[in-house]
Amino acid sequence: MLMISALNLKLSKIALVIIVLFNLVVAIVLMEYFWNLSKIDYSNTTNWKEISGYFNKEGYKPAKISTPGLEGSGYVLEPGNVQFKFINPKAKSGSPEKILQDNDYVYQEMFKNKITEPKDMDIETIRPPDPEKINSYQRANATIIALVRNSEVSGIGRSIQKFEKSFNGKFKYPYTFINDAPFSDKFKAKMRKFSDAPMEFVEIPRQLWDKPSFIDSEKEKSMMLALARHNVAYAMKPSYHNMCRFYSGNFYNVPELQKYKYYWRIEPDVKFYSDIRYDIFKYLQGTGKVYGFTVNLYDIDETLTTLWPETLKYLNEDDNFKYVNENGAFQWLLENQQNPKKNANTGGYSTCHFWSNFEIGDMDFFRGEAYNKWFQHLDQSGGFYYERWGDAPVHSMGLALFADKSKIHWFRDIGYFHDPYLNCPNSDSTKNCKIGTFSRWKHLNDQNCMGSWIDYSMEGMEKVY
Ligand SMILES: Nc1nc2c(ncn2[C@@H]2O[C@H](COP(=O)(O)OP(=O)(O)OP(=O)(O)O)[C@@H](O)[C@H]2O)c(=O)[nH]1
Ligand SMILES: [Mg+2]
Repeated sequence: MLMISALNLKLSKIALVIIVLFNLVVAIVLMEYFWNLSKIDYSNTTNWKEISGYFNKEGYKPAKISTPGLEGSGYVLEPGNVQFKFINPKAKSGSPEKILQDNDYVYQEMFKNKITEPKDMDIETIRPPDPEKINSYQRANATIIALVRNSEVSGIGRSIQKFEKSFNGKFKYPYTFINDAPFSDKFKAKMRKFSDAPMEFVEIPRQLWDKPSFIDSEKEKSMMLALARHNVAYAMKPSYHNMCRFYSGNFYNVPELQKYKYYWRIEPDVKFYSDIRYDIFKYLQGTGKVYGFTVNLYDIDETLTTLWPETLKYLNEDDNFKYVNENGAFQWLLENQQNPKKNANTGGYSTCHFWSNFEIGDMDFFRGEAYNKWFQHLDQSGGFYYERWGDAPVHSMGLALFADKSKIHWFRDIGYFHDPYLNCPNSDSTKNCKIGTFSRWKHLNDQNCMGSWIDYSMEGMEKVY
């Protein structure tokens, strides 16, 4: 009897071990399966190219390298013959890993030197007014823009508290809150608690927000399914596409914004780390700059495989070549060394862009014929819905093509964070961030385009900082 129960015990122990081992094997197999599912093989873009081939059929012809002019300057601007080429102005060479190291070095070197305020304007003339005299302060023609939903009341509240402390408490520029639905009384009341600057609460006219009727819903659906299969965030979210299109082209046409020239865009849950002691808008005005940014990074190439081809097609139509600014930021736009896969998947665009959740700009640049006509062309192509073109790459491409690059300003002195990226200046007034950190996740450092911006677009920088 005793022997039988001992045998039973031994058998049940063996069974237990077998069950544990079996479960372990099943768990490993399942993990492997899901891991492989979540991995995207970006090197095999055949399917993707087939899908986006819709746009490519009649459009883009790759630049002919032998064309005179391309070798030296990297561009040809002639009617029907607009071409750009990356000419590698700093003769960088090596694997993408080596280029990343080099570019990161350029970035880190920049942060070693203490950043003061810009030198290309007499900053003493644009200091904050005496708080007693704030009501009679002559402001620039500018507003703070926040596109938000009622549900984001807490997030935008946190941003405004930091923004007021860093900048606007000293200047009291008016806020314009915009929404595709009416703002609730609760939202308005909460905002008024965070600042006593003037506030307007605006509902966006439907025609500036809604998806245009010419978009083919069936095609949109299949394209978005393909994007979702590539794990592209928000691909299946119609409102996100509306938002990207709105910020790309229509925000500056909102009736309540017509009275303003300059804007500063803010978003929910962003942080400002520095004490800004000069009037940023008057700085733009005084220097004639059209745009300012803090973070500059690569985009997800799958979201915009046809943006550059569509743009080249446009520039080669009629006399559209004339809009291109000869001192544009072309080399930054075309850089193909740090993340060559991006460039290969987009017909030549690096995907480098200014991160537009922070932007300070001159709306008259966007309202101007060069940008606006190009935007209308992009809009008609349907890419805001058949792909997921973001407002950041659209603004950036427009600026790189149609603005003089010296009029685009990196606000190196403004500490800023929108998860997961930041600009953390080496300045006395910056607190709560680590100088020179690009992302709170180290593995995202390869997404930084700033090395390329510094090398290719910041000529004469010593006059600015
Ligand atoms: N009113 C309104 N605002 C929106 C809508 N979608 C986005 N926004 C706002 O548009 C801005 C950009 O949207 P986000 O969702 O932050 O987009 P994102 O910055 O690309 O994505 P995250 O990395 O998740 O922040 C934010 O200020 C949002 O509050 C919408 O459908 N309606
Ligand atoms: Mg955001």
